[in-house]
Amino acid sequence: MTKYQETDIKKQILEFFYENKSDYVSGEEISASLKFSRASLWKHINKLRYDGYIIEAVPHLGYTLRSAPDKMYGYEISLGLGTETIGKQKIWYYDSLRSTNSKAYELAESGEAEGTLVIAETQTAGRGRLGRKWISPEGGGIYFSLILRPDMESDKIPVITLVAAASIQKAIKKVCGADAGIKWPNDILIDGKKVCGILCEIKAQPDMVDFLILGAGINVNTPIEKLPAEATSLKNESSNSVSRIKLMRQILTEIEKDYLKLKKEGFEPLREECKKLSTVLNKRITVKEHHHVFEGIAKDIDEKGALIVKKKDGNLKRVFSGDVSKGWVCQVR
Ligand code: BT5
Repeated sequence: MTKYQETDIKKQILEFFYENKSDYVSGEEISASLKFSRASLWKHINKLRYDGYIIEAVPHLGYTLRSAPDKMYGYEISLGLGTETIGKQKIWYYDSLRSTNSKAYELAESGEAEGTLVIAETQTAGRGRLGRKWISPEGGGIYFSLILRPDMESDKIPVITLVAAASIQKAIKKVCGADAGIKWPNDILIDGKKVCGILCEIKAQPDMVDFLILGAGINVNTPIEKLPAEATSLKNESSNSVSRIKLMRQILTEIEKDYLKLKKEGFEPLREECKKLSTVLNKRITVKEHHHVFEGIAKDIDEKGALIVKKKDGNLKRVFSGDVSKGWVCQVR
């Protein structure tokens, strides 16, 4: 039996527990429905127990699920996930990886399909942009990378980061009620503190994209003492633990909706939303673009996703990539 057949069986067994209204599910019923022997069911129940599920067997009554572990198992995520493609291909789950983006890149090179998801409970070499580190403590964070194969010209790709930020912002709002904003181009902030960072990496020919890896790190229930000073977590902002599984499902749902819209209608219908969620528009900002630092007022996000900055001398400048910080004081990282 392959690993994927095995996880599919785990998913089907869990479905019985989650859909069942009474406390107990009869072993006979599950075995009959899934067409395997009682002995084989016992083996699979034990595999779920090994994954951390507390399942009790009571004579004459059947099995009862007492608790589920706080893990980002692919079969849990895909239960009840209503998307068509995103998260509906294989979900590669790891306790620990150097970087989910690196793993997803390897998988994409070996031909894995659009919508394939890589998740890790912790990363030992999580990456930000320009060689910076993404601190990825175990227990409470979400670290994921999604393989996309957009049939788009390379110059249209940068907007995907912005659109993904809007998708994740909406998922956060729906699942835990927090009002987050987007700091162009790839940060999600709550009250000025970073709760999520996005890293898109592509493999491209001069005018064609082979694939894109959309990676994001989200501080969900992560203890803030494990995070950099300028960071926060969703739990810290809302005083409640947030279900990482529910949030992940919502993120996949929002990404699929926005990604399909982007492919069908282009960036324009999503641009307004990105502008509305922006924390920098009409603010005084400092931009570090490669080795050049300048100040100005963020005026707009244009049709290519570039930030339009009115410089102190009155000239407008389009910024395609760079670091932006609020206020005149330069905070070069
Ligand atoms: C980012 O870069 O914000 C993109 C981060 C993407 C991380 C995900 S996790 C899954 C996938 N696999 C990877 O290897 N990466 C992606 P950037 O804009 O360069 O910001 C990096 C800066 O954010 C660091 O220099 C720190 O200042 C700050 N930082 C690091 N870890 C953080 C955290 N956990 N929470 C908030 N801020 C953090």
